[in-house]
Amino acid sequence: MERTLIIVKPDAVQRGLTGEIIKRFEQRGLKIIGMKLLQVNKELAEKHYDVHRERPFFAGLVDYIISAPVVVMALEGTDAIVATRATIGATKPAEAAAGTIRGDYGLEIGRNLVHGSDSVENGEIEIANFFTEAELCGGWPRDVDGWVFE
Ligand code: DAT
Ligand code: MG
Repeated sequence: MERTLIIVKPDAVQRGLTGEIIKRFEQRGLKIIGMKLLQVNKELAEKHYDVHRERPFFAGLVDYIISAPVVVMALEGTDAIVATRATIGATKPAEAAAGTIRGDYGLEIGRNLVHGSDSVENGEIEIANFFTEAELCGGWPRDVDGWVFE
């Protein structure tokens, strides 16, 4: 089982797409082990996007993610990293495949609706940035697990 941090970004929350986005991950079989609405502060935003600190778009990226509330989710499942990134679609929404979240709802890179961790290691780090251990229900026995996980 892998874990990943998903962020429903401010544009998606503002546009009323939160439920649609949660639905896609839930229907895929991923198990929600943590979820909350919050407005990210600058310190947390800079920590989350630390690998991009030297990039020219860093300031704009931080301003965007702190601009309105987001919904953060910790998801668990088989190959959760690759599966969620496939559901999210390419970083540039204009190039994202139809059927992906970005391909169905986005046009611009600076309004690309959703974040998903890019490795197992980063998933664990990012989940710990946003959730305390007490806020997570890791490994809870979901009644349909046997019909999703072999
Ligand atoms: P992803 O969100 O697909 O994992 P990433 O980790 O490379 O993409 O970048 C994080 C975010 O930074 C991305 O969702 C949008 C923004 N970003 C990336 N490259 C950019 C660029 N060249 N210009 C503007 N924003 C960019
Ligand atoms: Mg990334």
